[in-house]
Amino acid sequence: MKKALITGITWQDWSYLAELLLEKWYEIHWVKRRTSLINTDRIDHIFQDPHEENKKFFLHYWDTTDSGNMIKLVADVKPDEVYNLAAQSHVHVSFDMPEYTANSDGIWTLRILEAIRVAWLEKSCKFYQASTSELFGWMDYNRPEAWYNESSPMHPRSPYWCAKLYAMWIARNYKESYWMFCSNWILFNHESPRRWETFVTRKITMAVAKIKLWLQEKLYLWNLDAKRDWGHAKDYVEAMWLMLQQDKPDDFVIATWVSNTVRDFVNWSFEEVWIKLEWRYSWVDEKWYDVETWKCLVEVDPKYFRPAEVNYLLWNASKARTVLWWEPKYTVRELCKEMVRSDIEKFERDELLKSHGYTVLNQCEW
Ligand code: NAP
Ligand code: F7E
Repeated sequence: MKKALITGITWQDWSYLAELLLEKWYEIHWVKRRTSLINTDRIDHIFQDPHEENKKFFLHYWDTTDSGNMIKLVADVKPDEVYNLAAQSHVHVSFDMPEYTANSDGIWTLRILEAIRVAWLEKSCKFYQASTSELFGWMDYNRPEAWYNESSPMHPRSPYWCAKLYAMWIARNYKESYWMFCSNWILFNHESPRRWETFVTRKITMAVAKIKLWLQEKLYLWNLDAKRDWGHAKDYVEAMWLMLQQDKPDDFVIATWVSNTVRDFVNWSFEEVWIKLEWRYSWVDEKWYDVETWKCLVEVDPKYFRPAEVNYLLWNASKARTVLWWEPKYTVRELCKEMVRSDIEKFERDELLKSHGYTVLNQCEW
């Protein structure tokens, strides 16, 4: 049985990766930072196995800023595969907390690579680094045919991407210096009903569900013309696992190869609940109205402005298709439908609980 060590377990990617590795009979060591509130709701279903003898999960407490703890953990567990998913992954937040982001996302990767090396596992342990599409940041609008690939020049546009650029290069450096198996997964935006609530797709689908159920008046957004390539996290974790099953380490762009605007995603989400919108005015004054009631449902709020933005992302993912034989199964419309439906179910359930006197915690905004 292979042993996998996974960092960043409470949120979206880990929960799908754990489901996949469980099917493949891995022993999983999951590491989680200590929080004052329990935030394991995305993964609770995985741990509710009544048969203790089937237990293949082991929890360890740790934080990306703590190297001593990781050195001990890697030496004790001796993993075959390490999936490094933990990160402060919110771009807007990284402008507010640049130093923390650099430490937690950049230097952290060095800490874990060193932990593998000092435990003498550099020849046996495969390391996976979750890198990001936005490393390439600045794209030339006038040359859409110049779709970026693994070797395109990089131009990160936020403290988060700068930290991730360091992380990617230190992993490449350990591969070249110590012959370690280090692969970078250069990911485009991937979403799901388990996406954190403050990324734009989930923010939209939650708002649409709440508006439909009369729990929210309006949705506030910023750059509606930003274009993203949105895939389903379930598809992307499959590529993650495939990368570590290769004979040689390599870097791969993982994307669906279709780019849409935030505006498109808003429209599709409202279509799922049979609300048709029409927009008036433009830029910061843009407002969207329900064509039946003429109630304003979407507005622009400069609060979400980013000091530097990536407006357009589209990459060439053909290497993953030819080498890994990886293809996304979900289209962005299917993804959007799944997210809206899941949020409607969630809020209906929450309302039911509230009507029976239970408290449902609200998430913060961004
Ligand atoms: P996510 O939802 O933001 O989850 C990040 C995880 O990291 C959470 O479990 C979080 O734990 C943990 N974490 C953050 N800071 C930590 C710290 N100081 N110590 C310990 N744990 C810490 O991210 P995701 O969407 O699943 O993405 C997984 C990885 O892929 C990340 O590295 C992200 O940067 C990268 N990525 C994601 C996308 C995407 O579109 N989803 C695209 C490109 C790259 P808490 O629950 O305690 O906060
Ligand atoms: O923004 C615009 C925003 O925060 C997408 C992370 O997983 O993917 C993610 O980063 C776009 C941006 O994702 C709001 O300005 C408009 O142009 O969902 P997002 P992101 O910044 O692309 C990459 C690949 C990662 O690596 C990251 O970890 O939507 N936008 N209005 C908004 N975005 C947010 N969050 N909130 C708004 O109200």
